[in-house]
Amino acid sequence: LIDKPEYAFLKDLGLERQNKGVFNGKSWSGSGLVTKSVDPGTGKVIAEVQTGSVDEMKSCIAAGTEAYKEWRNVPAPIRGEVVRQIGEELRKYKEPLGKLVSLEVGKVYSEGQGEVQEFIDICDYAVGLSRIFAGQLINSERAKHTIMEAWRPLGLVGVISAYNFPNAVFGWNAAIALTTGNTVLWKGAPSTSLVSVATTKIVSEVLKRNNMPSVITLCEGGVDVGKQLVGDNRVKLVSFTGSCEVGRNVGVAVQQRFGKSILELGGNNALIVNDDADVDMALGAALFGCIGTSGQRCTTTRRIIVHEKIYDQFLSKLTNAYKQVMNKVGHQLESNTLFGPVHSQVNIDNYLHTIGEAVKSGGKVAFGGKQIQREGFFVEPTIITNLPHDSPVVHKETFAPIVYLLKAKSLEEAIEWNNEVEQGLSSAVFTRDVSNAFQWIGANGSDCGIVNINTTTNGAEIGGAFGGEKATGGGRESGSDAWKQYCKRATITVNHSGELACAQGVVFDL
Ligand code: UN1
Repeated sequence: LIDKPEYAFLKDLGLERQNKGVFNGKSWSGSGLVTKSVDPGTGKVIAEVQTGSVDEMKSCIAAGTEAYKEWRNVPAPIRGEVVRQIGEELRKYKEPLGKLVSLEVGKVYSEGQGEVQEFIDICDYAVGLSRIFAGQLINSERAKHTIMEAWRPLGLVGVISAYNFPNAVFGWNAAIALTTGNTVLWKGAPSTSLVSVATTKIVSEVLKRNNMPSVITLCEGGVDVGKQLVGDNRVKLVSFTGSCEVGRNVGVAVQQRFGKSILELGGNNALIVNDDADVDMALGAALFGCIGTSGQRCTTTRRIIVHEKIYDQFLSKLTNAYKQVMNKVGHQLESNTLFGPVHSQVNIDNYLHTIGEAVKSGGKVAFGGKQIQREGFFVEPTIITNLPHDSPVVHKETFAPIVYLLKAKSLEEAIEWNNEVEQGLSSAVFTRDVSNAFQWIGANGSDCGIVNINTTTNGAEIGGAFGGEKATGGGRESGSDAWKQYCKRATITVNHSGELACAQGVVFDL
């Protein structure tokens, strides 16, 4: 496709028909497997990327480790200035880069643009932080002693990102890791390698202009290449986004060598519609939550728990809305499209398999349930009713636009169901009652990392910490004090008394 005039923007991003997928901070190479980048809206190949070998991964690790020795000595606000320029460069390329995200992932135009915006936003946030990264002063029990706490960089940070957010997830990690003084080695998902290459080109131009060492490296590749990153002692922190299954292995492998990890794994996010909810607003939230990004966000609404008093009304409104969505199915880059393709044939297979499983378990397909017969990877947005809240298929995360509608007797029951799944990423309640709202955010409320009121489960802003509990992995990225995960904490006791004194009143004199 790259040679067609309507895809000229890909050449503006520095992409070719065949691209190298390894950047060691100075030059591009690639001697591993060739991956084909596919447009999920047509099923056709866009271009190819030659990914890296294990040896190339090793040289990226060496380059990033070496660069760290220089980078950690660059004052934090100067590091922030480099990240500010990265944000500026992304603003220049937002249109074509966002379009590429849409093209390669399958998400609609505005969501592709929104993803690059998320990277820009986190750059702005990191620039401000670079002036602070504040530690604290702590009172000492000893006279003329002061205890201080300071945050220091870790070294080389490895980022493994998923196909559904191929740009923003790298951005959250890279912007914060860089300003805190770390260097970054990225392995993107093989099926979104073009986004990885284009993003790295944009970022590396800024680094080159500033004469910076190899603080960003990229090594695309398969499982063996990923394993090298995860197992290598020189990679001090591994930030992994992906399935619970793979995340568990990554977490164990990194822990085995006493490295640090940030795990952003699966979600099984519920939206509760209580009987005192603004139903139309809840409907809008359900729509974006369930079928935005064709159900392939880790924050996608997978369960809607509706109070029995309004269940029938809500189901009929939701089904109606889905009917209207069917008029807006199309290629992800067409301007009228609201609901684009899923990412690949694998997603279709998983979708069909899960629907079969749901029906076998007694579920009723209230809307959708089939593949859409047209070119590309399209399935119908799907609503399933009649399943028990604890049916195994309801407790499983399927990365597809399938939602289970559950009928609850009370808010207490709904909260119990919200919390009974393995995952703990995102959750939302719709209520107009302030005591219900505070119950939801309190100790007896949602057990997730993201606990929303009267808004969607998905589409979190960068200012808050992003991540979840339980099988979601416990990691936090992005805003708030998530930057501390990219640092080691130094507790510093300074004796300015001129005499040695032990704590706890211990006397140890000769
Ligand atoms: C993901 O799906 O991996 O909250 C990330 C959201 C986005 C990020 C999703 N800001 O939906």
